[in-house]
Amino acid sequence: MPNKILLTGFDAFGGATLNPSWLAVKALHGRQVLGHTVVAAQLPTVFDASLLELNALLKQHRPALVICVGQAGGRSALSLERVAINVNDAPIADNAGVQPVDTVVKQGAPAAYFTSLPIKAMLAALQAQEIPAEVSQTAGTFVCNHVFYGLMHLLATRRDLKHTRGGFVHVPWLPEQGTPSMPLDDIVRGLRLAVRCAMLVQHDAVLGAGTTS
Ligand code: PCA
Repeated sequence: MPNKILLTGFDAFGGATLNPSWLAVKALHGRQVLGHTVVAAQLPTVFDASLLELNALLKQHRPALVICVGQAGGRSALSLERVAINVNDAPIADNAGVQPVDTVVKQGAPAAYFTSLPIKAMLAALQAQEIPAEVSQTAGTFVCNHVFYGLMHLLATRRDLKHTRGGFVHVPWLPEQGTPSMPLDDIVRGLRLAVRCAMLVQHDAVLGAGTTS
């Protein structure tokens, strides 16, 4: 039985000196959540290399749950991403100086994948603890979406990861980076709650269930 939870964060990019996604997942490294050990790892903010690293981490740890985390400047809440798209369209160069425009993440693969995290249950769990949170309909078209799409493609196609669930969460800037922001302690607390909820709830209710027509 896989007994690990993999959390990834990114290194600083775009001229910044820190990335709250890495600081937050690092703070959770080694913690126990419902009998599972959290492993935190840093991905480079680089197209392709980030996915090679993620692939190696998945092979090494075979986690039950994977949540990749990235920074989204300008957002004020923890953003539970719903959908990853098969597009790279970088508004700036990555940390290797590469800026793909209108290329695919995976040739011949589906246009999009939905998260396999229970994002509505996670949203309710976060809001119950007064952590600002939202469901987001776009993870952008830069390295975060690239990693999210690559993750969901691996989970959908690799037999050894058939039982692994995963998705992506964007976090706001820290107060020292600008406005809007969220204190690191709140981001860490929110991610821990989100992980716990994702371990407890396998799937959100099916769309439309419970309605009468
Ligand atoms: N945020 C970027 C890439 C790395 C990160 O932390 C993004 O949203 O694509």
